[in-house]
Amino acid sequence: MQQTMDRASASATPPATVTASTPTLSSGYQKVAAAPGTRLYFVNLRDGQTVSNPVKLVFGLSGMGVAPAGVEKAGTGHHHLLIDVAAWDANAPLPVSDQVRHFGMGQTETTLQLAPGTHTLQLVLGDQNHIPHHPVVASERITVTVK
Ligand SMILES: [Cu+2]
Repeated sequence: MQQTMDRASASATPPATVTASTPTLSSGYQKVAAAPGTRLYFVNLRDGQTVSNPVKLVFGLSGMGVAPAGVEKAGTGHHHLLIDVAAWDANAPLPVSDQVRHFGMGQTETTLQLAPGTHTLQLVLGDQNHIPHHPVVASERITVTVK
């Protein structure tokens, strides 16, 4: 899909389309609350960066903690990496796919092989059931160019 960008800065990646987060799911599930001011970010990558394989990603989280999937502990979650994902649902468990990687052991970094070309990357924190927090804790969506 081709998208035309009419922004002043050509390197700024458009944000993903995300459904508006609700504190409770239609099933009645109460989402885990995000701590105010929580920040999720790529420690070692920035938007527009050129990288080469293997691509190391370090996940930065401030304001909350990391816990493995399945562990219910207030103020925590585990990392999810969205690769080339332009839209996602904040009110459902994050799916498991090649494009949505779960770090359910509580990992805070990973190393990837990415096909040459441009890719978008975004981090999303999920609770013990892989459901985004309320409000959503997500990083900026960035674009990297793989040589
Ligand atoms: Cu998960």
